[in-house]
Amino acid sequence: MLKTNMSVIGWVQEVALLTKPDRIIWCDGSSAEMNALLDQLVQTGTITKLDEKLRPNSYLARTNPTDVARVESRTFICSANEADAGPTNNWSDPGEMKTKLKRLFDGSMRGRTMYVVPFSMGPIDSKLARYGVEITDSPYVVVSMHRMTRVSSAVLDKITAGANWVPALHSVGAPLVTTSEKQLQDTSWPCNDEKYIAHFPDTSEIWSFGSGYGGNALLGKKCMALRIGSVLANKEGWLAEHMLLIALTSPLGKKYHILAAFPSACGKTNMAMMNPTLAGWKVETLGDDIAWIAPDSSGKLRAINPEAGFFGVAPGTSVKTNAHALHTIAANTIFTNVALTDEGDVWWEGMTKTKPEHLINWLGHDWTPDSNEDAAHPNARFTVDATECPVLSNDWDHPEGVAVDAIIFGGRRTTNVPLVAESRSWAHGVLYGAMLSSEQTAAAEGTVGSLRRDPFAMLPFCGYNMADYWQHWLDVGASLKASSLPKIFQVNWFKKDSAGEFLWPGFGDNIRVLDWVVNRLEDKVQAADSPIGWLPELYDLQTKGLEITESAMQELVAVDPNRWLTEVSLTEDFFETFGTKLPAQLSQELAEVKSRLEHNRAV
Ligand code: GTP
Ligand code: SPV
Ligand code: MN
Repeated sequence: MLKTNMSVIGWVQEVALLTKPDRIIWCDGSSAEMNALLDQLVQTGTITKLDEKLRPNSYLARTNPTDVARVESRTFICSANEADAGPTNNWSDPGEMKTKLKRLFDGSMRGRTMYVVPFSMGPIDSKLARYGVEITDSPYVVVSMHRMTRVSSAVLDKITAGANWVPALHSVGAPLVTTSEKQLQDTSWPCNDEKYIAHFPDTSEIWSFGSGYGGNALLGKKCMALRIGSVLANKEGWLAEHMLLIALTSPLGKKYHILAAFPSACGKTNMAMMNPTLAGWKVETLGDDIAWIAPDSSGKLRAINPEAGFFGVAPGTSVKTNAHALHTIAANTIFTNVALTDEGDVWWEGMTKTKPEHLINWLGHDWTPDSNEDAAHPNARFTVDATECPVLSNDWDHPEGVAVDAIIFGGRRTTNVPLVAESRSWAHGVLYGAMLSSEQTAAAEGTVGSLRRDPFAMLPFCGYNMADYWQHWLDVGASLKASSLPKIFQVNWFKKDSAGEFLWPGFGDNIRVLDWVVNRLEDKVQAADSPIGWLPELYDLQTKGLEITESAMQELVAVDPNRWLTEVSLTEDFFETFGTKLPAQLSQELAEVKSRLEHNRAV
């Protein structure tokens, strides 16, 4: 990593020579800067101002229809050693990738302004914080970085004082003037058909080309906080995870901090802002997407949310499912790819029971309920400061983070995976993470609904060999006292009945599962032994007030040994792809599950 402010200046000059922008602006994170950029984006047609009364200080952006989600097939881990990227990542030789990218970046900012955005992931004075500087030619990216990270000139002071930093280079790849000096017409959402999201873990660098959307372009998020972050975490003894973070207070006033890893669009934002349906419980938000976790001096794991805002999925968000999210985005929000109402407000599928009679949809087309196009894109999102959240925890930006009591893994699984189970040990919990699989959502390209393995919900985000990452998790557990380790659980809100209906009501009713989790933390209830871990006794799950049948509840906690043996066998095949890197302890954990299942089937 580079050191001192001079190194930032040198890098900016080097990038400017290559990308040839018309001008360079150093961003300071001020609200004056934010407001000027928003005005400019309105003038260029990238964003539209929403009605000031209905949605104060809020905007709608419509992207190019080809630039709507993360592009995993164009995401590369460019480690010197191919084995360090591992079988779950696209690998490219760092030298070859840079040669290729230099050709693409050459002149890519012609006619545009280059913004230099110093940002901190984590509270700027926290020991857990890490600094970055993003160079981008997209003002939409700059305003989004303002919301999602701590953009501040103070970061440059930290760098000058010797702090390490991550150079993160981004261009939408749409120069305004060709090399032959022929004027090209600008569009409201410039981007390039050719996209590269490249990471250089050996030098902690990020180069992103061609996309202006989300995790492809807001480089503090997935690129730095997860892919580069996970590599740093492995080296430095901490964990960089795709997890929400909440404070949960029980009716008796005891407070717990819970981390949960669910794949993209599988419920993190919803759980992070849960409105519990059981009386006396309180959920407070600390983070909805990323957590950095490190042991403190007493050997307890503590977590921070390195982000400063939420980039949340809009479709499905309603007063019924996530009232706190709706409150969060009542003002001061940038919406992307949602529909525009005739009154100048926003709408998306699932927001209200009755659909508006007329909208302009995310493609800019007239839309009515009979239309065969979506109103909002399924991966439409809102970008908003964390401080807008009505249930934000006071500790959300505590520089030391919060002590972690439980870790939960969950995916979108129509069958097999029970509502909740508790692991037997840290290592068995690591197996829960490693076995995580989920039906694909619209958050990335690919076929929605097809089952894919998504270990630790980190498949698209782990910047090094996934098997080494599992070993790192095992090592972190082994290095700490077992009694101080969080307990590890798995959940599944998405099991369906034979008619294809969700068996579990989900959302605020997920508190009923957290109630059981807390009872287990407090040793208040016994659990049933099963081959895949500890399961709740049905009488220990509070279902009062739910319209749910006894047989549905039984189905929710059922573990079918035959189906699970198939699950194990698929996992064995998956684990084999890691060859000798697969941690022996993990195969051992899997073998134990298998033998318990075989025994269970026999009796
Ligand atoms: P990323 O931001 O992509 O990492 O996603 P996320 O994990 O934060 O997902 P989010 O909370 O935005 O949930 C996405 C989708 O899952 C929405 O359509 C929700 O309505 C749905 N969802 C969330 N929680 C539940 C639940 O408990 N039950 C059911 N059935 N659906 C849920
Ligand atoms: C995800 O896909 O997991 C997200 C959205 O949180 S993005 O930032 O676009 O990756
Ligand atoms: Mn995410």
